[in-house]
Amino acid sequence: FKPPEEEDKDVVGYDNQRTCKSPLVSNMYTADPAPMVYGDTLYLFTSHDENNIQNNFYTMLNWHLFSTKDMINWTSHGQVFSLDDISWADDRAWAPQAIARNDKFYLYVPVHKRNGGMAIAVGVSDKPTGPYKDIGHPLVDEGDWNDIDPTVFIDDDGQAYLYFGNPELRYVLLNEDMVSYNKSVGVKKIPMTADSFGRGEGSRTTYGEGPFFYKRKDMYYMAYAAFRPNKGSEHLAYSYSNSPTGPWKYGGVLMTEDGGTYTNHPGIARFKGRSYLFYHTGQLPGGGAYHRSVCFTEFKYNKDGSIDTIPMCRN
Ligand code: FUB
Repeated sequence: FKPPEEEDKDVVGYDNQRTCKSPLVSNMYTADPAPMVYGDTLYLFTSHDENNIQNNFYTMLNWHLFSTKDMINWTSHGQVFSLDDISWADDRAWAPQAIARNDKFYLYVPVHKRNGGMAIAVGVSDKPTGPYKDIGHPLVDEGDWNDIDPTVFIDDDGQAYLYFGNPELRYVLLNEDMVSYNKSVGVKKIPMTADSFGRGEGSRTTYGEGPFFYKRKDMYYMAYAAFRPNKGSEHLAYSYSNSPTGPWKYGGVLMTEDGGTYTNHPGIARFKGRSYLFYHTGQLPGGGAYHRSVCFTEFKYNKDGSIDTIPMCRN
């Protein structure tokens, strides 16, 4: 296990080209951006909103990959995993996330099972660019709506965590093989309070879905899509902790708007001295709830590790 290198010093100065892009992909609809930095490359996994919407709902069949070495020039690697590769799944190729371990790559995805309900699948590959091979059965299958939106992280001691869930936030401790989890610990539920995830009477925001779990210095961060009372659409918020399993403390709003898509979905990466927030909007022509587009924008941490609200990219 090799922990990723953390570059502590921010690159100084403004670079318009590297600072933000909206939308990043203009020839197809992409959503749920999940960055993975490996070596000198940032890989961005996305879900894919089909052009032809069926049943006025998310119509999503596969996952795509894009990569860059400089945040300016991007390569499309096309479709790297699909419902066709998962014999037991038939629909809802939703928000992905990938990680490297021992020279293998693991792509975690929520899917709808042929026999009903959602579950989390995992594909394995020798290369970040795939092809990814399904392990043949669900990794997490609790039999309810919470089995969506996986976020994966390996801590410095080698323990891997898979958080997921809507409307609850749950986690499992992944075994070293990354394709099974510690069944004696089981599936743990994170308590939602006004203080931790804004849940509770009179709170400004509530955890909704789309968690993105990572560590910076000694602080663990959970970015996520959140709901505000009296407002239907999602905004982005974050909570933080000094332990990977909490207790969590509410940090604040990361992005106030939903970009005309109802959902939003955070992905955070540190790359070549800059910190980036990836998210999605309905920016492309024909854009909307089921026709989304991934975007990114640079942000900086405050000295105490907190993050101010990040404006949406207008480039
Ligand atoms: O893309 C389908 C679903 O919409 C994702 O799983 C959620 O995070 C939301 O973005």
